Amino acid sequence: MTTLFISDLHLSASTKKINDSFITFMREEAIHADALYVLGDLFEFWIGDDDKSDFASLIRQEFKRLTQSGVPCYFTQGNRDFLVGKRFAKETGITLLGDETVIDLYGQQAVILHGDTLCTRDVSYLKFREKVHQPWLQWIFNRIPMFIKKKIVSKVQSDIKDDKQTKSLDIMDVTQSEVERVMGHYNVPVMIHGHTHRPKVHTFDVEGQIKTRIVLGDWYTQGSVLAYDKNNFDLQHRPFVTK
Ligand code: LP5
Ligand code: MN
Repeated sequence: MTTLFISDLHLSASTKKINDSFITFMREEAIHADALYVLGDLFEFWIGDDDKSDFASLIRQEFKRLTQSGVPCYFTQGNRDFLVGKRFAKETGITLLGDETVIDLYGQQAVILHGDTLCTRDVSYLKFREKVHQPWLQWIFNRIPMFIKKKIVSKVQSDIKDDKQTKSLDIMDVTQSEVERVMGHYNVPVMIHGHTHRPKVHTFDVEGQIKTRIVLGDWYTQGSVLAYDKNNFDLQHRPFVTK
């Protein structure tokens, strides 16, 4: 049996091809898995659990279908869906995880996270993250009418849009010392994350111990899935479905 990991699908009402591919993945693959882990940025932006749009309902329904069929599903928030909350979890049957979680993968301990917090040289982003993660601010935002929330989000998005263009690719990648610090903190040989959209398996040596960092890919042009079983893991691609 296999445990599956995905991240960075960036789903929205206007990404039909990706949404269809995600639904096919849920119905034809995830349904047979031991568990599904979503490591953040499932959504292009999640405005709040009160989103009643057809798109939001469609995605909720897919998770509900999966969890009701008996497949446990775990969700770590990304930088674009940090407002996925308890109501979403209740309505879909998923389990919402914290920023960093240690899991047991068939006897192997792994720390899983979205990956944004590993990019410690992206200082402007981390300051921004700290602001939008303040519980009191989220409490207020979650109670504002949807049409006002939409205006706030598009204003913030357009205000910060140019900031990303000025950053080097290097700044937006993980800091190796932070990777080693987090893995050392939890004393695990494996780390799994997304966010950087640089799918790869990195192996390195820390004081004589071999460590593995698996980076999931985005779903911009194809699906990216990590399949982990008792004896092996495989970072795989999926061609998009055509409907
Ligand atoms: O996802 P990706 O790769 O495109 O970019 C991320 C970082 N960007 C983000 C921004 C989100 O995509 C959009 C968020 C909209 C938020 C609306 C908030 C509404 C209020 C909610 C209150 C509870 O995550 C990008 C990283 C990149 O990853 C690295 O790969 O670099 O970070 C940025 O570009 C952020 C800028 O650096 C921050 C600029 C500071 C602006 C300060 C504005 C303060 C606004 C306070 C809001 C209340
Ligand atoms: Mn991200």
